[in-house]
Formats: sequence, C-alpha cells, structure tokens
Amino acid sequence: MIKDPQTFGLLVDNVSRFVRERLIPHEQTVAETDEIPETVRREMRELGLFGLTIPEEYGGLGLSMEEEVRVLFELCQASPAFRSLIGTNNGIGSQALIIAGSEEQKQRYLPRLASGELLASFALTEPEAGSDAASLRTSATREGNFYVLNGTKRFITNAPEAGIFTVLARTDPEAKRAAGISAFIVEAGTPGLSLGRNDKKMGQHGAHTCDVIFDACRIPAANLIGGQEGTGFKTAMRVLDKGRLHIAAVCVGAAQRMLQDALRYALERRQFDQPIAEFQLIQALLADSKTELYAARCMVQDAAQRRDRGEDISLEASCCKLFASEMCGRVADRAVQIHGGAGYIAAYAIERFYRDVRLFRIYEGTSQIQQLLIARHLIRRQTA
Ligand code: COS
Repeated sequence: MIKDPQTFGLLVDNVSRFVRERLIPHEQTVAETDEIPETVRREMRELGLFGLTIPEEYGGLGLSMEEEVRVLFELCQASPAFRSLIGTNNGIGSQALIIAGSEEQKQRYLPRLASGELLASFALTEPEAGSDAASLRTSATREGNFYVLNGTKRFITNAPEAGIFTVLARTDPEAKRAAGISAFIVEAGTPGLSLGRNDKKMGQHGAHTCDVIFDACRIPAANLIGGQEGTGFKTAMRVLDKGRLHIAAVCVGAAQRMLQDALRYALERRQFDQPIAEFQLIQALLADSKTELYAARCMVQDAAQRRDRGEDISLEASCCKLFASEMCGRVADRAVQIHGGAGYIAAYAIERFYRDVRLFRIYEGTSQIQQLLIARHLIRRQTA
C-alpha cells in the first residue's frame, strides 16, 4: 500500500540520492575502520531512516510494509552495514513493542527510537539456542516489583551501541518450551547487564554484534512487554515474520547493486578485442541474475501488499527470505565471476559484497529453517 504516491516518491528519490552521493562514497572507509562516521549517522537520523516503520504518533514515518520494502530496495544498494545500523530500530528491535507493548511502554521508547537517539537490539539467540529458539535458557525470575535476569545472548546486532534490548527470557521454568517465554525491555546500563567483545565477522564491517550477558540483572516488572507472561515467544515469531520480509527486501537491494556493478564491469572490461559483455557466456550470467532478481522483487512486493491488507504472511515471508537470500548469494557469485581476477581483489566492491551478503542466508532464520516452516504451513493447511 502506497499511501501518498507523491510524497512517497520524494522519499524514495531522497534515499536513492543519499545512497549514491553519501553512502557509497563512504563504503570503503566503513569497511576498513569498522565504523560508520558520525556525520553519516547524523544524516541518516535527519533523513528519518531510524523511524521508517515506527507509527507517526510516536515520531516515525509510519511506512506501510510495501513502502518499507520499496525504500529498502534503494537503501540496500549501499553496503549492508548502513542498513544494519537502522535495521533493528525499524525491525526486530522495536517490533515487539509495536506489536505487543502497552501504551506507556510505546510512549516511553518509540519516539527516541524513531529519532535515532536510542538504538534497539533484539536478544533472542543464545549460545545453545539458535534455530531452536524455544529452547532458550535465559531466565527471568519475579521478585516483588522486579524481574531478575540471568543468562547469555549471542550475536546480538547493534548490542555494542544499543540503548534498549528486547530480551526473550524464560519466566516459567515448569512450562514447556515456548509457553514459558516472555519478552522484556532492558535498558543499557542496568546493573548486571554487560557486553562481550565485538565479534570479528566475515563481512558487514561497520555493523557490530556481541554477546549480551545478564548476571542477576534486576529490571522493573513494568518492563514486561504487554504486561503478560508467557506470550513472548509468539510475539518474537510475529516479529520475525516481518523481519524475514524485511531481510528479503534487503537482499533485493544488494543484488541490484551487485548486478549493476557486474554489468558496468562487463561493459568496460575488454578481452579478445571486445567488451566481455559481448560474450554470450557472460550474458547468461547477467540474464540469470536479472531474472531471479525480478522474481524476488515481485515476491517481496506481493507479500508486503498482502501484509498491508491484513493477511497472515508467515508462509510468504519464509518463501521470500528463502528465495531472495539464496538468489542474492547466486548473484554475488556470478558477479564475482564476471569480474574475474578483479572480483577477488578488495579494491572492487564486489569482493566485499560477496562476503557481506553471505549472512542473509543465515540470520533471522537460516534457509533450512525457512524450508521447514514453509513445509509445515503447507502440511498444516492440507490436514486442517
Ligand atoms: N506467529 C504467531 N505465533 C506463532 C508463530 C507465528 N509466526 N510461529 C509459531 N507460533 C506459535 C505457535 O502457534 C505455537 O503456539 P501454540 O503452542 O499455542 O500452538 C508456539 O508459537 C510455538 O510454535 P512451534 O510449536 O511452531 O515452535 P517450534 O519450537 O516447534 O518451532 C521455529 C519454532 C523453528 C519456527 C522457531 O524456533 C524459529 O523460527 N527458529 C528460528 C529462529 C530464528 O529465526 N533465529 C534467528 C535469530 S533471531 S534474529
């Protein structure tokens, strides 16, 4: 759903210009220093990028899902590290509050997330609980007007800079798996909360992850999201439904950039007295990439429109995440191939993108988890 095509068109144009004029020129420095410069962060805040999906009444732009994916198609033509910085405030870090938070909780945090004053992180994964999210062990024990948290969260995006964490923890040790899990907001700086060292990652330098450790961390009982125990897992799954569609749109943007770089290189690079773009074997790599990219874009847009119409898109979100992330990996591989030896050299952006996009097939549910979910939905529908 595009609410106001004219205003929305201006936003997309602004983001596209920002990508070309500000983000792409900074990519190499960000990769080398592992930092996004403060000037660029400020410009991202001024453009409203931290609050794209946060409702207008809390200071965000309140984009529909279709509008969100269309913005991501543009934004993600720059290094994925930039998207990662704004990704958690728009997605997994804020969505539990938006979906299930009380009015007071929303008022307290969403305006500062929308402005980019605060960063939010989503703390679900643990050392022993990744794909099997319902097996998480972090505990939250009620003591009067407080909960006391103990446990470790792993690979938490934006944790080193986060002001708040959406934390999934077990409030009922007797209840089986998902039923005993609740969601909380934990503020950075709360005694008992500490961070591990930043992870050294294969790619996406400039985007930071680390462990988040809770050691007798006391938080107000009022920070239980929605005020109800035992609903955290379902909220987390709803957060991930949207998150997976978001990541699929990210994949479309990144693949678009890689195809563009490969096409430019194929037209410039000459062998056998002609641009390599003239060779049919190179053309096949370009054509297959464009075809798959177009398919992913259509899927993502369709699922986004369905979500805006109020449909349950759990199955479609998994289809989009699976296809778009695998497509992105194939496009990255072909783009390196088209670059030949240059594709293996860090001076060319494709070398970095090849490493950066590898993560898309893993986080917010691996490709194998998406396959499992799609099949489960199909079987459930058939046998209902
Ligand atoms: N929306 C709402 N509720 C949902 C849901 C969704 N999308 N998915 C599951 N639920 C509900 C189920 O209906 C069930 O509730 P009931 O017991 O009342 O029926 C409950 O949540 C437990 O679901 P389920 O039985 O399917 O849980 P499982 O442990 O079998 O499987 C998977 C859950 C594998 C789907 C889950 O662990 C998962 O998504 N894993 C990947 C985690 C991930 O993406 N990690 C990435 C890191 S986070 S960035």
